[in-house]
Amino acid sequence: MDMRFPDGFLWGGAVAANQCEGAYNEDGKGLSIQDVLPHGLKSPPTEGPTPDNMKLTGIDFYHRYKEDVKLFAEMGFKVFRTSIAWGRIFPNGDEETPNEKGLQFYDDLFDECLKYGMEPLVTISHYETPFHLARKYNGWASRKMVGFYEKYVSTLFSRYGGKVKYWLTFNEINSVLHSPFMSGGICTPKDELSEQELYQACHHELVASALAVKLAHEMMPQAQVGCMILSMPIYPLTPAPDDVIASMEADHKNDFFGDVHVRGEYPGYMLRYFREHDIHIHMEPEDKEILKNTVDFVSFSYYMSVCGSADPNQKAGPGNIIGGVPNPHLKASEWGWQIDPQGLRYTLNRFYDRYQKPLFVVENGLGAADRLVRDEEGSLTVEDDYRIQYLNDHLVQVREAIEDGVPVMGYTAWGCIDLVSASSAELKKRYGFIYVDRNDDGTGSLARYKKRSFSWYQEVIRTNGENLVSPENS
Ligand code: BGP
Repeated sequence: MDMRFPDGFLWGGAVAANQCEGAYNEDGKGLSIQDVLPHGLKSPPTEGPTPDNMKLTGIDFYHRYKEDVKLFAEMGFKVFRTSIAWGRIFPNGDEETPNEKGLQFYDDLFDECLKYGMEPLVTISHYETPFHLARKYNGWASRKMVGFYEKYVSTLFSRYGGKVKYWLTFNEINSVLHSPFMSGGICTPKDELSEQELYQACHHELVASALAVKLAHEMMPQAQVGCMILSMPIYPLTPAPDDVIASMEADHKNDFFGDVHVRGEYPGYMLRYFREHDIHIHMEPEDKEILKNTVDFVSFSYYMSVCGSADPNQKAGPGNIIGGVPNPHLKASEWGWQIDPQGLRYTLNRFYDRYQKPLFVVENGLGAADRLVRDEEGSLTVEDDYRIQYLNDHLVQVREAIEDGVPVMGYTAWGCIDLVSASSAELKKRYGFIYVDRNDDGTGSLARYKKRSFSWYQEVIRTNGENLVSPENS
């Protein structure tokens, strides 16, 4: 197979504001839920910011973004995915007027990207609900959030409409079912939340997302808006029909979100689930109409696949927020996430079969404990051949999916510069092409060093994929 990707393919990298910016209380920013989550999903939120929270200072992207964007440009990025910290724009989330200094920061950041011909791809809400909205309203459990979000997005669209063409409404929207606080700012502890409350919160987010699409289309006719799904294909652990059905039903819990975003209404399997579990979604009269504002493209994160089983004795292994039964055929990363490049081709085909919409791979990568060493010329670097291998193998599968006829808009490698992990809030779990000298004890100079994967990815972009090695040629 010719490895060249289609002309215009959007190569790039992705980050999220809360995992890299730092400057958690500068220029009027309000606290976000991340500022009280020093250990990610490993322990509950604290009362306020604590010094062991690496996200408070992150990798200081807030002050160093020019240097970092220049490095992205050197790799040849056509697109850079980042998120806007809601609390920089509306510090509490429910005030009347936005914070000008916060707005200015993103103006400057987007200008810097555009200077190099790099399209910003902006996640409107990436695990960063203003803390005040979480505490006062219980986050997305409250319908009030729809109005606050609507105001926030209309502020963004009127300010950045001329600069940003690609928008994503909620990062990994389906994760709210699994991590209600981090994903939805819902303070009620997960084991005390009923399914009724959880699915009602999902409804609020889905309505808010559709309103954002509506507003975007009205305010920025040239813009394209996507949903963003945490994708994790669920293979039946065995061919037993019970396992196949258990896997299908587990898939439905994720598919539900894409189905509403693309089809504009609740799917039948979900209505059945609600009926059978005594869940009654409260809808305002206008909601059904609002949901008909469907997305222009579907974006997703992909790190791993899992297995589904009807056997309750099968234990779930670690994974990206959602775990699942480990696959006996796959190896895992240092953090126990199983590596399955072909799952990416499978996912792309599955989404396209289901939606017939353009697809965007907006997160994929390998978290590893990199080691800084001196190369032959004496420069500090990381010899991350394992990352090159991972990314190569996944990109080959993207190319396979394109060959299958799937329209893929682009690919943004997750954590293109090292940043703080979402699930564990560690800096040790690194994804970048660029190493950042910062450690979990807060030490480090914050200096940036190019890893071996830096020049490799630069070459992938320069050759439009031609240097990728498919298994048949290796
Ligand atoms: C996704 C999130 C990201 C990101 C990534 C890697 O769930 O959208 O924010 O961090 O996973 O996960 P982690 O940081 O836990 O390794």
